[in-house]
Amino acid sequence: MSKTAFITGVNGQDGGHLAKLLNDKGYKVYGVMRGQMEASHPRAQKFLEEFPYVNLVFADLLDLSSLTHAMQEIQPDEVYNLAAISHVGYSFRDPLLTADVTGKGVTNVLEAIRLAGLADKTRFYQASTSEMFGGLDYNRPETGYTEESTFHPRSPYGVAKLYGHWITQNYRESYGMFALSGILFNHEGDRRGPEFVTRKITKTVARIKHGKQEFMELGNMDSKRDWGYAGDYVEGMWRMLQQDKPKDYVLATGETHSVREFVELAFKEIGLDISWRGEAEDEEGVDQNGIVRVKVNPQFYRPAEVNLLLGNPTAAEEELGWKRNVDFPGLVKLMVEKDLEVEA
Ligand code: F7E
Repeated sequence: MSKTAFITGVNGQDGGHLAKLLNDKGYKVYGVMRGQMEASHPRAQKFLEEFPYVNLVFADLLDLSSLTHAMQEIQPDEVYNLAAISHVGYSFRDPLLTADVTGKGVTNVLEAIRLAGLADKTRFYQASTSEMFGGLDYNRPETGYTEESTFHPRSPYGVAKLYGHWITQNYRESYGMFALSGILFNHEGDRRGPEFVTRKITKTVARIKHGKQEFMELGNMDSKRDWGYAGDYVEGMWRMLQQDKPKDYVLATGETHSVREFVELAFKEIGLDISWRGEAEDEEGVDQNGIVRVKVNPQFYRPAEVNLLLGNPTAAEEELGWKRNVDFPGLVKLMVEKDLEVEA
């Protein structure tokens, strides 16, 4: 008998990668789409064109009864809670909705599993995040954050995710549920939304190559992230749920790079060498022909910033046998190549 998986946030970046992986492994895949939609809705139609094997469930993370009904009907073996308001900058503008969806929504899914009488059967994965660490000087280990590092979230998103992280642990300890969190560092790719910095850069680089745009505007160029490829990370999520005992794991690359480095590599893909002049808000990136390609716009600064994130994936590598296949230059390359096609 094939296993059944239930994915919230199936139409997000990770949801797509995970649905494909689980389908390839022979799972019956159910995916939640939010709101009062039905299969004929254009967004659902577009999704089903790419993922015809996903059985869409129309429910809402804020609506416990819709989730409970879905659990009762589907009786999933595995639940992956990937749905969230996931943009850190946006969470400052809408902190309460972020708390409801990204935080309280986790309890709704856990409660739905319990109310459906599935606490002993269903395995639960929570999408925790490196944003819970905060990247502050005092809590940043030289060799990267691990599962044991202290948390200090720096955004309404990070705070809400930390609630989700702890409530997952609480349900594991209180009810003996197989519930765990993957603490994932940034993971990107050609399914990433253009509101995130990597995709914004690769999309704009492609538009510049095709003569549709002359320069890009970015926020904090000094910010450093541990950027991996999302396709590699969903394999890690699945592996976590196949263990004998529920335990949280960090997934990361163990390398950190600045936004500036990402910009330089992306422009190299289209034959432009960027050099930098000026500082802070006056910094500019100029190509070898003297044309300004990057400007700083403080509009993209955040009220509090996570300056440096570096993860240590040793436990996942040793205990789950997980390893990433795509390195940093490979990630930039695959994203620029895809956007060159999309923008052509
Ligand atoms: O920002 C800086 C920005 O929005 C990365 C989410 O998936 O990963 C993601 O969160 C850095 C930040 O991702 C722009 O200030 C500069 O320092 O791509 P991002 P994020 O905030 O790291 C974690 C692991 C998650 O869990 C989140 O859900 O880049 N930055 N200039 C900019 N960022 C954006 N978005 N746009 C800019 O123009």
